[in-house]
Amino acid sequence: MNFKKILSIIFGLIIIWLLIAFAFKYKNNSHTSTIVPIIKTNKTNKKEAITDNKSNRIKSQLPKQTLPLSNSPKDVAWRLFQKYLAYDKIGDLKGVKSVVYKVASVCENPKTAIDCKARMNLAYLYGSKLKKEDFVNVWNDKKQIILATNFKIQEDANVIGRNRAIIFFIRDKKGLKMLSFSPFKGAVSDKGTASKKELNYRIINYTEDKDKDGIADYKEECLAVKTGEICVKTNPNLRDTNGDGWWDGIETLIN
Ligand SMILES: [Ca+2]
Ligand SMILES: [Ca+2]
Ligand SMILES: [Ca+2]
Repeated sequence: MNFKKILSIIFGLIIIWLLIAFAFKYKNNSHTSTIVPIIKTNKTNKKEAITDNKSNRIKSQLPKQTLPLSNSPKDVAWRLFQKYLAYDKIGDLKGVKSVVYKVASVCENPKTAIDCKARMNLAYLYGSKLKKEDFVNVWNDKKQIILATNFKIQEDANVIGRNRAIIFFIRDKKGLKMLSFSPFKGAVSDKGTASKKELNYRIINYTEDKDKDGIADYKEECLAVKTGEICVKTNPNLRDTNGDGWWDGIETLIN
């Protein structure tokens, strides 16, 4: 074998090696070109995920959309009553004072704080059992709102009663305030020997409130006065007897 032959073999081998190297590189390049879009896609997904997380975080920080609060007198009054009960529940006298026209006398004196607390507990106990939908009577004007359920008759072997739940509110300079609430406002009568008809007549007469001013007509006419009690008669057919804007039943609670 001469030198020229050896050179041509070496040269041939180099050419083959270069072709193999080129082919190998091309193969790798073609893989890379496939991987790149995958990586890009992954990056895009990640970016989208980050954006989604961000927008979710922003969404969670925004106030939750709620339906606008109704301004109907019943809804406004009921919301205030619920606020009052919430304060009663936790024994927050300051809170109670912020929503009522005046507090009970036991809550004005720090010496009777225990009685005040018991009163708040009782108010919550009875108040929380009341249902908004039962307050089908809503009497309202610019100075006051009364929410009342229909009357219920309750009786046992000896007595018969007619009562309803009623909540009084007044509007003063600071807005609506709760004036008073009674879960069982009505009257009770001993059955004695009276007939059923007589008993019904009696309890209806004791409790009926024709002019819807929050006080029974019987009381307006001072027919329920006990000995030594002072009673100022009001008109059972007129809500505001003295014409000062406050209804007769509201006025007895304000003073
Ligand atoms: Ca009345
Ligand atoms: Ca009246
Ligand atoms: Ca009046």
